[in-house]
Amino acid sequence: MILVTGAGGQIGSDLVEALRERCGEDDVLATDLTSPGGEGPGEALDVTDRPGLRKLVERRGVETVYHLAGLLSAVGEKHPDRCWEVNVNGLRNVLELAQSHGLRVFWPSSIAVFGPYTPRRLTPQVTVEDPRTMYGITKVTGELLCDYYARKLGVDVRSLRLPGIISYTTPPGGGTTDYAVEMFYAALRDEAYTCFVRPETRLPMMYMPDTLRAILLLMDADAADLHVHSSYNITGLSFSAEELAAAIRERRPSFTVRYEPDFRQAIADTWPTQIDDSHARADWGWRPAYDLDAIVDDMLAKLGARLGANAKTSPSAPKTLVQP
Ligand code: AKB
Repeated sequence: MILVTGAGGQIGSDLVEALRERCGEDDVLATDLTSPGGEGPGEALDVTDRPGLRKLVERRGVETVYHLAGLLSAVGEKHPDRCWEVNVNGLRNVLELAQSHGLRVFWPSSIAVFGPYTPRRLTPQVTVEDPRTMYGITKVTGELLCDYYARKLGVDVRSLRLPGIISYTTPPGGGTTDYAVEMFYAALRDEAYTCFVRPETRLPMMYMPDTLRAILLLMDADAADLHVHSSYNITGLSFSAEELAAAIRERRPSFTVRYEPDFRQAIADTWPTQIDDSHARADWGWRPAYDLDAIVDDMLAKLGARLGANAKTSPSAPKTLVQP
């Protein structure tokens, strides 16, 4: 049985579907603080409750955990205690069980491990990690835990430093990169968007299909090929807030954005603009497939269909899906 924690979240909801397509509906257990609805097995689970987690793992015969439960950067600044409790102690609980019960684990780290003294362009795999957010601190701590449990205790735990994720199934909740998703909702609802970072703010991003493919590629990789046990740098592409707005405006000409930076600007300013993911490419063959035009075309079509909006856009020609 595969256990997904945080299954109701942005990545969890899509990952559960992808795993069920691969392994069968009954073999993927979706959990969150309240049981995620929908098809397939689901249960309520609080990852900070170690005995509860152990009982569930034993009762369900769990072998692999995709541990996605966690608080994101902006909400973590508002609830630092909870952020530490869920992000660090929740992960430690999973790793302890992984050691005692021989589980395989995937856990997402983030570009938030980096900070103002990290090189911002082509950020290397091994570099300064000086986060200025509680979320970033929990991710650095989590990476150190993963490395320790892997090297010292032999746990098969694998991780990616994810950038901002763009997707249409479930919106992200409480991240600094959320504007990149919110813009699409506003454009499709014919609403003006107020963006909480400055137009020139450039951050690494990735489309959900690339994210799912990266997670599954990493989990499928031969352990002997993996040389990074903390967390792999990974990226799809980088663009500024205004470049995204312009790409949407090309297809939805009435779309307007006003820029009113708030506290999340200071967080974005400490993060890299572009990531060097050469270790992921060399070790397990990572290549992103989606560039900005491909993401915008697909998001407007798919999110438009979900929202029931008039998603008729004029896609830029030619379609620019980059081949992996
Ligand atoms: C956030 O903005 O908090 C996340 C992240 C980059 O980790 N999307």
